[in-house]
Amino acid sequence: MSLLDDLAAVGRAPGGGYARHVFDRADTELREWFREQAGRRGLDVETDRNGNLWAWWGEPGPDALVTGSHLDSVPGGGAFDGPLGVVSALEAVSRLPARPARPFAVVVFAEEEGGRFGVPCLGSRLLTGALDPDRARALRDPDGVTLAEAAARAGVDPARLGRDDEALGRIGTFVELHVEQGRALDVPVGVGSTVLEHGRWRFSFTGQGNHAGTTILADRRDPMLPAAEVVLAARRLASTVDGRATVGRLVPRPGGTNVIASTVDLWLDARGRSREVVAELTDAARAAAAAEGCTVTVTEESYGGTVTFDPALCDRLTGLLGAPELPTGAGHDAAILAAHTATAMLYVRNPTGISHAPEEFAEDADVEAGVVALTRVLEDLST
Ligand code: HGY
Ligand code: MN
Ligand code: MN
Ligand code: MN
Repeated sequence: MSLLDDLAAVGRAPGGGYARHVFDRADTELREWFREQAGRRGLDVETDRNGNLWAWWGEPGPDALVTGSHLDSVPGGGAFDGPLGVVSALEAVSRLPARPARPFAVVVFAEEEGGRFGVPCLGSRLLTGALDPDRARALRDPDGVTLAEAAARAGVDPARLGRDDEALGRIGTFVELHVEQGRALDVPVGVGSTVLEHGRWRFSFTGQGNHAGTTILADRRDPMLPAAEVVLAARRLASTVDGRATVGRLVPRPGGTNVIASTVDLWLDARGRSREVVAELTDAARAAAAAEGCTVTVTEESYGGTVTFDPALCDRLTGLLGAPELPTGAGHDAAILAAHTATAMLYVRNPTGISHAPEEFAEDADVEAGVVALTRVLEDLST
């Protein structure tokens, strides 16, 4: 799809994949690209108080039909996760025979991946009031920059971050198209049924920094050991509940090769009975920390329960498209909005079954099938 090709060079990460995070340089380029593409289609773009972009086709109004997704990525992410939903929405606007009879917008949610400030679906959580604005303003990126500072630099007033009843109240129906992120889809297009519950927890271990050569083992209080125990225990505990647990980010400080770390922070992504897993994991972390003369604190940084999309809307879409329903373990802005409005998702087949990595992929023919399906759905919902 040529629109996706437009974005191929934006935010390329050194090791392949993408690094596109809210209010960073790539994000600025992506926002400019979206404004330009929306303008070509006669859409008027506004940025809401939380940094989400809304491209209105005609006047904003109540009971709006809204479609879209996100443009940010995970670190080293693929080309399709997020952008496929945005470019498919823009393409569908070009193909619809007429402007929908009801208010209509294409939306781009900010920081869906939480790749910079650590809370996923940041823009949609702020929009819906699911994230406290004071906590949001104080979130820091790995360089210590707060969301408030980054937002202000991007022209988004941090004082206004928070639930946006006006924007939220306008949405009557939200449909998000997204690349499938597993191996569950063996036809070009599927309809989302559920999103697995999941959360993120920060485990912070504190020991005693020391010299790697002069400190005998008996004198050590090395936080890396209980951290390592948590990584292994997470996999073990998740397997007992058929869940998923991932430690993709672990930061020893100060981080010298010849230095016993003084602290180690790790972030757990757990899905599927995650709070049960975390409760047991916290016990294991405390025991492992005590055994090494360390301490540990565990903080829940985000959580969302299992979401079932609007059954009537799903039935309407599966009937219209003759497409299968499928559950997913991936989180989406649609799952945040589902608590507030009729929401559905369309998935486009990903033959690699890999996502959040450069190998994420969708064949041109399936991308086209996704656009055709989204256009049909939007036309069907346009009155
Ligand atoms: O993490 C997720 O599940 C989503 O891709 N943001
Ligand atoms: Mn993702
Ligand atoms: Mn996504
Ligand atoms: Mn030295």
